[in-house]
Amino acid sequence: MKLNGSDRWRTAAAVLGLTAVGLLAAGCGDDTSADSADSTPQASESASDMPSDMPSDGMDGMDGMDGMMMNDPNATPANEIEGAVEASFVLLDTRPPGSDDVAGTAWLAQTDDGTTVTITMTGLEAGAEYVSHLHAQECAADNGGPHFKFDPNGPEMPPNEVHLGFTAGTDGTGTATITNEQQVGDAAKSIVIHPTEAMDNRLACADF
Ligand SMILES: [Cu+2]
Repeated sequence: MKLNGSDRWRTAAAVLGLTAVGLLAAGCGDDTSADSADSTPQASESASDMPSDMPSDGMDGMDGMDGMMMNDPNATPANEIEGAVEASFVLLDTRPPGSDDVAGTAWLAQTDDGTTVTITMTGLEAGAEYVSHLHAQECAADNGGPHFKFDPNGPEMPPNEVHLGFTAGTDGTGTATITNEQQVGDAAKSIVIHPTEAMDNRLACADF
């Protein structure tokens, strides 16, 4: 989705209304995740307050408001973009029980249009929701450390961070692609995947 300057800020303002996204992000690096599941109804109310002139281009194909900034099925996957960096997920010791078979690959591509990230995973819990973020440290350093942010003093949500989200299929696989109009450069060191219901249980990490 390409946006001009004013559209970009309208989109950012709308995202600020997505309470659930912020709470999910907050749960990533600390111990506040227990509240995230309770916020879904609030997110729906906030979404109804979105300005009517929100750009609809690129949003129609997405699966609901929760997925608006987390998965863009219309985007070209990063692995189809020349120069993409590929990274393999490794299991983290913070993973929840029963996830020893989780594996996957992430790709990060940067072009003049910004950044595209794609992940594809196997061995997940069928029907479970997952969220993934670019992180600021390598996997060996505190399991990826804090989220990568474009503006270190900005909000813990897209577009200031790069988040992906998806629901695993009945076969335990899942994939997601997201774009951001800014280039992350070399500041995003890794990508971490978490179960949405247990954000502190960092499942796996991949170093770019
Ligand atoms: Cu994360």
